[in-house]
Amino acid sequence: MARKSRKLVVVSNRGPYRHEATRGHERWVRAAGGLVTALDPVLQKRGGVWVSAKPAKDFDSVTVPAPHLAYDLGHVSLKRAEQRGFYEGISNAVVWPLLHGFEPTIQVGEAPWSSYVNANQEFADTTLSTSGASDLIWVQDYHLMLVPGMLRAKRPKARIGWFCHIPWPPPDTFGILPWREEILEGLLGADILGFHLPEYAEHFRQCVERFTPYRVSRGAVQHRGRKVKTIAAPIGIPVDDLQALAIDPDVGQEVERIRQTMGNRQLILGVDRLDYTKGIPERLAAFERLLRREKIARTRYALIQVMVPSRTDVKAYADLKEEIDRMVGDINGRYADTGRVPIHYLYRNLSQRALFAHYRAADVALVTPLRDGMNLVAHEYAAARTDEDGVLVLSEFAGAAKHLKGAILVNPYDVESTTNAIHRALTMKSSEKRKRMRSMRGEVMRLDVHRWADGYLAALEGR
Ligand code: GDG
Repeated sequence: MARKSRKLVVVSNRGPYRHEATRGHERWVRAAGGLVTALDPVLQKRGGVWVSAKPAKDFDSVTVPAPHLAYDLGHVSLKRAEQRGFYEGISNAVVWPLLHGFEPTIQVGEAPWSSYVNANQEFADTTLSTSGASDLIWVQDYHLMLVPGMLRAKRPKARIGWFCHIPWPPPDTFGILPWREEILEGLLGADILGFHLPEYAEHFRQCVERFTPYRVSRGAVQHRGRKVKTIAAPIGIPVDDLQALAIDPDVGQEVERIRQTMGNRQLILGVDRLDYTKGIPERLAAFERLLRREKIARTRYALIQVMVPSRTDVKAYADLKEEIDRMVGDINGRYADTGRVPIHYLYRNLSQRALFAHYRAADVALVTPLRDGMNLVAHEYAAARTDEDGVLVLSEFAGAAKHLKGAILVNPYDVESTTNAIHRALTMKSSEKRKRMRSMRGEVMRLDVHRWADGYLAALEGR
C-alpha cells in the first residue's frame, strides 16, 4: 500500500505569488529568481503550505495568469522597519555578500542584528501556528538561518530541514560574521542541512568544527544528543514543463520574430537578476573585446542582455546598475551603426514564454557569474534546446559547472579568455555543438527538481 506522505510546509522569505487588486484591475505576479522557479512546481505537485513574508511591492516579479494553486499560502507580517533591517540590512548587505565570498562588499553596522533575530522569530511563530506536529518543515535559504533552532525549541521531535540556495564559504570567510556562533547554532536545530555541492557542505562542517564545541563525523554533526546530517543535493528545474514550453508553437513564432528583428546576426544571450555576483560588467568587457578585436564582429554578432531589477534599495545594487548602464552606453556608442546596435539591453522581467523564446533564438548563452550556488539559467538554456543546438559558456565558479560538462568553462575574471571562449562558441562546428548539448541535456534531466525534492524529503522523513 502506498504510504501517505506527510504534509509539507515550506518556509522562505519570498513567496511565489502576489495578488494585486487596484481600482478594479486585478493581476497576479510571480516572484523572479531561482528559489521560486524550483519550489513552486514541487508544491504544485505535492501540495502543502508555503509560508513567506507578506509580499511587498517589489520589482523582481513578472505578471502571470491567475495560478491554479494546489497548495496554501501562509503569510508573515513584518513591520516596515523590521523588514528593512532584516532583509536589506542583514540578509542582503551582509550575509549574501559574505556567503558568496565578497568580503569587501559587506556593510556591517547599517542595521541591527536584532532585526534579523526578530524577523526569524516571526517566521518561526507563523510556521508553528500553520503546521502540525507530524508535518515536514522545510526552511529555505540564508534569510532564515535561526528558524530551525527556534522551531526545535518549541517542537523537540519535529522533522525540520533547511536548504542553502547559495554557496557556503570556508571558515576564514564565514568567521568574519559577527554572529557566526548564533547562526550555526540556529541551523543545527534542523535534522537535515542541504547544500548544492559537496564542497559547500564540507565548508559548513569545517565552520562547525572551528566555531562550535560540537563533534563532526561522517557527514553529520552531533548536536545536543541529536544527529544533524549535512548533505549535497544539487537543485534542478521542472524539466518536462519547461521543455513543453520551449517547443510551444507560440514560442516558435516569437523565436522567428527575435531572429528577424536582430537582422539574422548570431545571438549571444545573458539572463540575470541584477546582482554583483553575476559578473555582468566582466561579461560586457569580454564582448567589447570581441568587437574591438574583429572588425567584422559588429555586423555578425549581437548580445542580448536581460537584466531583472533586484534589491534596488541596497546601495551596492544601485551602484552596479549605474556601472552597467554606463558600460552599455559606451560600448553601443562606440560600435553601433545606424540601425544596428551591438548590445540589446532589456532592464525588466520577461514573461516565461518570451524568456524561452530568447533561449531558443540564442546561438550562445553566457552564464558567467563570479560566484553562484548553482545557476538555473544554465539548466534552462539546455532544457530549452530540444534541437540540440546552441553553446553554453559557463563560469567555473557556478555550482552548475560541476555538472554541465558540455559547457565551455571560463574564469570570468579572465576577460581575454572569456572573449576567446565566446568566439570559440560562435564558430563551433555543428557536430561538436550537438555532442556537448546532448551531454548537458542528459545531466539537466538527471537533476530534475522533482527528483531533487523527493530525494531531500525522503532524507528528511528518515526513509
Ligand atoms: C538562487 C541562487 C540557485 C530570470 N530572468 C527572468 C526570469 N528569471 C528566472 C530564471 C531562473 C531564475 O530567475 C534565476 O535563477 P538562478 O538560479 O540563475 O539565480 P538566483 O535567482 O540568484 O537563485 C542560485 C537558485 O537560487 C536555486 O537554488 O541556482 O545559485 O543564487 O529560473 O528563469 N524569469 C522570467 N523572466 C525573466 O526576465 N519569467
